[in-house]
Formats: sequence, C-alpha cells, structure tokens
Amino acid sequence: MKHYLVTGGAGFIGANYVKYILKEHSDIQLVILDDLTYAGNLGTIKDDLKDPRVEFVKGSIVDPQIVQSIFEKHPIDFVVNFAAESHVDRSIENPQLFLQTNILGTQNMLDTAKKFWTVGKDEKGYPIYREGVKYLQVSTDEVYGSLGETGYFTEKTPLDPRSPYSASKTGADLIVVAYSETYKMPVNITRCSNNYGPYHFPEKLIPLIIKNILEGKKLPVYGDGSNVRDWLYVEDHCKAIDSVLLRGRTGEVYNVGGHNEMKNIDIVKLTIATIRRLLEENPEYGKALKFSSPDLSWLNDDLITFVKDRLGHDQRYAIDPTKITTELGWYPETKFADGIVKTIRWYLENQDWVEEVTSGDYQKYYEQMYGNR
Ligand code: NAD
Ligand code: TDX
Repeated sequence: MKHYLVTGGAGFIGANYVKYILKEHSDIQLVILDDLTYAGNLGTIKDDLKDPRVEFVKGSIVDPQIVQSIFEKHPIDFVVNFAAESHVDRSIENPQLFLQTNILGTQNMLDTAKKFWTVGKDEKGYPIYREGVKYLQVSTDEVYGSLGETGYFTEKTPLDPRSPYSASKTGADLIVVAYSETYKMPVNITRCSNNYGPYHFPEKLIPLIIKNILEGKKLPVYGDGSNVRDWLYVEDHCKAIDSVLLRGRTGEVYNVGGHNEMKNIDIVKLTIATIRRLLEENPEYGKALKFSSPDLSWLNDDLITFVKDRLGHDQRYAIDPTKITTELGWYPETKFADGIVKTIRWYLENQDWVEEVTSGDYQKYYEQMYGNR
C-alpha cells in the first residue's frame, strides 16, 4: 500500500492525475493538498472525493504547518508536486506570486518530506531515507527556453527560461536538484510539453478558444500565430508521471512530449472546424451555444483576430522523449486527431463545469487581459 500526497490535485493536470491513479491502483491512499486558487476547483474532483481512499486538505504548499500536519497524520511515501501558478500571461502581470508559490512552495514540500522521511545518517553525514519514498517535481519544457525552426529539447539542453513563470519553474527545479545533491533525497523531475484535455482552465489557448466560439466571440491569436507548441493529451502525461514515480531512476530528469508540434493558428483553425463539424453532426450539441443560432455560417475562420503579442513570447517548444521511451517504455497513446475531438466533445458536454469555474473573477481577468490588446 502506497500513500500518495498530490499537491494541486484540484487543478487541470493534478485532477486528471488523481483520476488516473485511483483507476490504475486499487491499493493506494491519497491526500490531495490544494489551496483552491482561481485555478483549483473542488467540482473537478467531486466524485473522487467520495472515494474512501481519498482525503482532501485545503491549504498552501508554502505553509509549513499544513504540510507538516499531513505528514504527521499519514505515512506519506510519494509526493507529486503539481501545485503551481501555471499561466504565463498572469506571470507577466504578477511575477512575485509565481516565485512565492512555485519556488518557496517547492522548497517547503521538499523540506518537510526530508524531515519526515529521514531515518538516520550515514558515516559522511548524509540523511538515510525510509525505504521506497520519492519526491516527484512536475516541471515543464518551458525551462529550456525557446527553439528556432529546428531541434528538440533533451534532458541535457541548458536551462534558459524567459518568462517569470518559466524562471520560477526553473528555480523550483534547481532547488529539487540541490536537495538531491546535498541531502541525497530520492527525487525525479518530469518536464512536459503543453497538455490539453478535460478540465483545462479556459484561460489557456485551447479551452479559451472553445469557450469564445460557444459565446460567438472573437478568437484572439497572439502576434501572427506562428508560435509552435508540442501538444500532449493530459492522460498520457499522467501515465508518464506515474511511470517515472514507480520506475524512474532516482535523481533523473525525464522529458515528456508527444512529437506533436503545431502552430497556434493551425490549432485555432482546427478547433473552429471541429466544433462546426460536431455541431452539424449532432444538433444536441447546439445546447452548448450561448445564443440561438439557426445556421452555422458565422462559425468560420473570420472569428480569428490577431492581437498584440505576448511579451517575450517563446517561439517554439519541441520535446525529444527518447529517454522516457527507451528507459520506461512510455509513449503517447492518444493521437492528436483523436484527442482534440475527445476534448472538444467533453467541453460541449460539460458546459456546467465551464460556468462553475469561470463564475468568479474570470470576467474581470478577461477584460484586463484582452480588453486593450
Ligand atoms: P492549474 O493552474 O490548472 O492548477 C494548479 C493547481 O495548483 C490549482 O488547483 C491551484 O488551486 C493549485 N495551487 C496553486 N497555488 C497553490 C498553493 N500555494 N498551494 C496549494 N495549491 C496551489 O495548472 P496545471 O496546468 O494543472 O499545471 C500543473 C503543473 O504542471 C504545474 O506545476 C505546471 O507548471 C506543470 N505543467 C503544466 C503544463 C500544461 O500544459 N498545463 C505543462 C507542463 C507542466
Ligand atoms: O488567447 C491566447 N492566444 C494565443 O495566441 C492564449 C491564451 C494563448 N495564445 C498562444 C500563446 C502560446 O504560444 O497560444 C500558445 C499557448 O498558450 P497557453 O495556453 O497560455 O500555454 P503556454 O504559454 O504555451 O504554457 C502552457 O504550456 C506549458 C502552460 O500554461 C504551462 O503551465 C506549461 O508549463
């Protein structure tokens, strides 16, 4: 029986991971620690919280008392740290929050785990840890910076972050490495490319485009839309994390990506075409539209509007996943052509969720972010 502590489990990837491990492993206990920021929603994990294997704690990864109380109550074996401020645009507006949550939160998680996992010292003074424990830091390909037209990020690519978000994630990675080297703590870092799938907060490109289409709004594309991202279906990311946690070599970094590079403009056009096709095929989906629409002639590429570019906008990300594939046998199972349809269907069928998560400060955020672009 393994005891997992999953932070950020009410957010997009964390919640998908919670669902994944509950499905994959019957003999686990799970504590979810989440501060329920704008990005975290209990509604996302409401069914999972009914499972007797799960306990939810509301609190911040930055708070030593809260984290300590979890370790006092549960014999935690695995920490999987998803909790973070995750949106690049918000990091440009408020860098300090990103440094606090992403760097200091990571350090606090490491420190508490180290304290509770230490069972002695070796002759050189390094801590000896309880058998079978591990800390996994969920990081991002953005720590490697930006690529030109060719090449891929490998685990050996020098760290070269550009945005306050990616700088804070890099800082977190470096403190994880420091705990691995200085205290010989058993850790792994995974660095994944852009995820997409259910429960993605509609401030990020794909769910924002879907939401705007259903409201008949313009679709904001930054700059000329030529920036490239490497998209991975979220469940494939969850599977990669669990493989690294259970079978990854201690102390190693693993890149996770799907070899699925696409320009933003092509993602937006594909989303328009897919929604149109699904609405035509199944008139029931028309209920997801926020206005009455007797025909779909408005649903075309003219909805696209090119807006002011993101400051310091990274041009291209692309992951080389050779290491995780050869060492752990992981590969992306969901082809993008299938994953994007599954995702769009999910949004068409789950407008209640979208309304619930955007009922708070979302309108204010949208006005601020896009009002004068
Ligand atoms: P998200 O913004 O959807 O969710 C973040 C979660 O963390 C939310 O539930 C939020 O409430 C919680 N949280 C924020 N601050 C907290 C704090 N101080 N204490 C406890 N909980 C806190 O993010 P996501 O897209 O699910 O990303 C999860 C992780 O994966 C992040 O570390 C991110 O850097 C990384 N990542 C994301 C992507 C992607 O494409 N989304 C790709 C690679 C890596
Ligand atoms: O309205 C938009 N218009 C637009 O053109 C938005 C929100 C985004 N974009 C562009 C910017 C990016 O080039 O689309 C691309 C994707 O943007 P985001 O969805 O904001 O993701 P990105 O900045 O690539 O970062 C994501 O992937 C790596 C996650 O948010 C990070 O948490 C993760 O580490």
